[in-house]
Amino acid sequence: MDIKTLSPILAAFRAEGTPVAAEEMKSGNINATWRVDYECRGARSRYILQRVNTYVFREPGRMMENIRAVTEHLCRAVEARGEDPARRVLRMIPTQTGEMLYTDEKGSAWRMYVFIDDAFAYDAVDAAAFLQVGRGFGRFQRLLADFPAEQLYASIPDFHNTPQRIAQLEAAIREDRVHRAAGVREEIDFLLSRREVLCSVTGLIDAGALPLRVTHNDTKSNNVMLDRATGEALCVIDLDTVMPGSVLYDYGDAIRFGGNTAAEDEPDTAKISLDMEKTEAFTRGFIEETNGFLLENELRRLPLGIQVMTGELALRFLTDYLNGDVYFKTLYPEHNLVRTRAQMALLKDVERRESDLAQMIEALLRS
Ligand code: GN1
Ligand code: MG
Repeated sequence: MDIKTLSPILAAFRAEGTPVAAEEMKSGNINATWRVDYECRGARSRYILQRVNTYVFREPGRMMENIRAVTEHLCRAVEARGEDPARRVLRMIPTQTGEMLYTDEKGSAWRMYVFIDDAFAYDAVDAAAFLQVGRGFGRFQRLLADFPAEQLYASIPDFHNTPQRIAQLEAAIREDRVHRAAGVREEIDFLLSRREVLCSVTGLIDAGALPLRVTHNDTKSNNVMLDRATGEALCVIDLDTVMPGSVLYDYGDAIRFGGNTAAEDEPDTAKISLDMEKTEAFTRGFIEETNGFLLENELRRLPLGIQVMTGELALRFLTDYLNGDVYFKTLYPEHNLVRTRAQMALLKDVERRESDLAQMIEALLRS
């Protein structure tokens, strides 16, 4: 969609000035996103416009309430530290009628954020930047440690409920809607053979051995904006899945994405492994920020989070492949299968690294 097609939607929001350019940003797998440039009294200002995927987020209004509550809390916490929240907390632009969402005549839900200037985010991250990303997500946890997690609405119920994700895969195999199951026996067998470990985090939560906190639940490195001038983490974005969860989810998902030597959908699995230098860097930053309040139980189990989040996403990609690619955006027919295989390759390497990861955590806790 170009600026002309978007203009009736843009007009629904209280951004000042005239929209002059729009560019689609293709990195997300769920929502559709544009960066929109406005001109106002000779100056340029930028915004993010998003069409929320309501197949994935069934009640976008309630999701936006979560985001409002969390960002208000973050603003207060940042101010209490004597810092300016302007570039450190995600900021929404309300609609002309003061709502957080605009629903167009087709029923699509739209929202607008302030674009953070002079900042950038990485898809592929080096160790130095990944340290900053670790600090960013660690700080996010810390600033929300006193937020009442039970007040949050589950924008995607059972999002990281891995036993349920396994059940969804099993249902997809049984239904075999697009006749793909016979071609992926090996992938199915591999993932189901990891059932026990993949269900261990929910088991520990149910047993009371891991607490529920406010977690981000989608901690890809490109969800932390870094300051272009200093390289430091400024702001955590994409708050759609902020929900109660375990810190193992946030840590594990971050390493799963940013600690991979290749892209999440790399077709050549020989290129995929866990980069220990990057993993150490992220972990150092994350622990620096969270060491004071995370429990021993959580800190020592962080590596388990990598296995569970990597395996869980493999389950989700494979399930979507079997269901005919209805959830994740795909760029080609086998995309979800390629993604599944890439996550499986990473999981195998994470398994091989188990004792190295445990030693790394011990060393960081002692330092
Ligand atoms: C989706 O669209 P994006 O990049 O924010 C997905 C995550 C996956 C990720 C894999 C709501 O996130 O859970 O880990 O793709 N988000 C949702 O790239 O399902
Ligand atoms: Mg996301």
